[in-house]
Amino acid sequence: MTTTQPADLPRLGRDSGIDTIAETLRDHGVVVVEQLVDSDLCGRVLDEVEPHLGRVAPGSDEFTGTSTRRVGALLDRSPAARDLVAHPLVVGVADEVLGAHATSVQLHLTQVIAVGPGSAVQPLHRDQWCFDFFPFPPGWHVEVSSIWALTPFTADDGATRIVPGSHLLTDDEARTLGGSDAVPAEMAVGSVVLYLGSTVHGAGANRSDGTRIGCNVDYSAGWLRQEENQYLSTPPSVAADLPEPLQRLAGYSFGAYALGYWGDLQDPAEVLGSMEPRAVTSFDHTALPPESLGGA
Ligand SMILES: O=C(O)CCC(=O)C(=O)O
Ligand SMILES: [Fe+2]
Repeated sequence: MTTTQPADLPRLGRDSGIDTIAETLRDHGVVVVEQLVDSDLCGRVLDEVEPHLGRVAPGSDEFTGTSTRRVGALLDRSPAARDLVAHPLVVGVADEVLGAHATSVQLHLTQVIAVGPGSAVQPLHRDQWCFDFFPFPPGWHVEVSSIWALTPFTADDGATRIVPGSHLLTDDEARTLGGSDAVPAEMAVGSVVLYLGSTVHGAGANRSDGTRIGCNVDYSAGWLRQEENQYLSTPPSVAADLPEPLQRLAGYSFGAYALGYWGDLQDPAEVLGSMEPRAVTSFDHTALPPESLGGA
């Protein structure tokens, strides 16, 4: 734990280019992009997710939060959330940062996180510890996380707490960080905080009367396993309705030269393209060119 005040989080306007945002993210491990989408879009995501939030139980431990509710499978459940998942600026930043060590970038998870009143602080962590704690060398970026503010994020209502610069630490050093090292990512509705898989963070405690709701969308190097199983969350019958770039982002694509091929070495996006939207029970894979391997 440090004794000095942690640095404020870097903040950029929505007109900042991909290069500037990516550079800030690589330098500080975190960046807030102010009011990147309008509040109408956030409201539509909230409306679409609300029935699911109403039926899920809170988390079962201090990590998932015993007053926190989580709803995933957003590409299927919330058409509006597709505009967040596929936001060109965020996807562009993820491509630029992760592209150094990956030929493709994929969707890692989608999750609305509703931190209810009385929620305790979430333990600080690195999202990339999900990869069985593999010790990626500092600077080897494999995950870019984002949390969109669907409701205002304040220090009192559970805004995500982030340790700027913590992406440069080893895992052992990262484990020594404490609450006083972390800065709340206070945000207006429609703002988004981006941070690296190596950046130490956690949801704040909610000492307010309201529920803090964020939309967490993470991206990872195409050669890693996705945290949220996208082939169940966005099965072919649903994915067939999506624009091809979003299908590919969801995981219906090569993760590298041959990772993720289907059948006789076909490109999964071409397989999906041969399906009838929403009516898919079977498809004619013989129509696909066998030489489609290599489209990564
Ligand atoms: O909801 C938040 O603010 C952060 C959640 C988080 O970091 C996680 O669940 O991995
Ligand atoms: Fe996290």
